[in-house]
Amino acid sequence: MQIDYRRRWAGVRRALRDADADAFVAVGAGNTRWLASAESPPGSPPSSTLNYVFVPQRGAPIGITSSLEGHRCRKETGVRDLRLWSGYPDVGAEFASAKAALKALLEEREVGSVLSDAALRLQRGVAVERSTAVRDLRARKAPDEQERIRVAVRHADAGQRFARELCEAGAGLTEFEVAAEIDYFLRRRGVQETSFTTIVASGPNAAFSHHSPGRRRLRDGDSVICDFGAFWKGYCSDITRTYFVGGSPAPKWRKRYALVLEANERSRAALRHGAVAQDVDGAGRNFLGRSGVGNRFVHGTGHGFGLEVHEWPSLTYGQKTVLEKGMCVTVEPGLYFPRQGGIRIEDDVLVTRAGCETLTHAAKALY
Ligand SMILES: [Mn+2]
Repeated sequence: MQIDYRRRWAGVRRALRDADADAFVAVGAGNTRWLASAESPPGSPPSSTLNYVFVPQRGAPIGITSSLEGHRCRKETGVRDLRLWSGYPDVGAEFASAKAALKALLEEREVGSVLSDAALRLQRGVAVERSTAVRDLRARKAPDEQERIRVAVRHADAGQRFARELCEAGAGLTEFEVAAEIDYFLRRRGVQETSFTTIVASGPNAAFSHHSPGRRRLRDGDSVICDFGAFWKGYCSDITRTYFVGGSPAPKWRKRYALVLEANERSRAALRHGAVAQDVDGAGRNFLGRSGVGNRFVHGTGHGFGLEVHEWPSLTYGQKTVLEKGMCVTVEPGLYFPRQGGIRIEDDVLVTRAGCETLTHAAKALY
């Protein structure tokens, strides 16, 4: 399925009409990609090939990028009109900076008011209002996006099956080695890149939710948190599983694992169109609280994902956002025990009218 940019631009124009503004100027990398270059690999350099995407009330959107990126942009963007700039006079670009190109464009189009996702300072006579319109539009994934997310999830699922075998039989391997094997496995399947630096946290290191893999060697009985994802045609996945070296955890770890799994299930059961984010968080959190381990669940339940690994909305304590069908979010409760280890079980989920569809299929049943 082709990316339907026209549908996206139409959404932005509705927001412009509602606010009675002349144009939207997108600056954030996820937003410029959503408007113009969704399938570009998101990695560096730079995180977006476009400095600005200008969407006028009437007429076609325009992209502004460095002359270095012109080639990539022509190949990868859904925007026809590109304005190039270069800081090197000898290159002979029309503009000396991205900002200069933007200001010239606003003048050319006689723009008096813009909505933007950033605190832009523009020339006199151009009013700028901050807007979350693109962020909000991005949160609900259209079919062209869901299709790409499903493939990204499938790759990460396969990566988790691989990681499980590796960790269970992996006594003696370092976290670095496990992470490198996972990355290599994913890259060989043709994914553009991993969604973020792969997390492999073993033994006491698993007590920290975002440990960076190091030289520690896996030992029998360790819990090992493996948290990673894959980009596919611009869209990402984000999955966590927890394995036990040797494959048969001690009874206390089985018990803890069962609690996290149930918290995960309870939060997913609370997800549906119209649910409030804090209630989805609470469904798992309150269960862990009643089980006497609420103080070990030290982060939010989940977050949106799509073009970026962390997007709107967030499923955390006190968050009042109303969830809508089409949103893709993670559900990832965890328990962390200082000096001992930790457990996190993260699924990728699509919100539907009646409930939700769990996209991740990598095994997570009890040992
Ligand atoms: Mn996550």
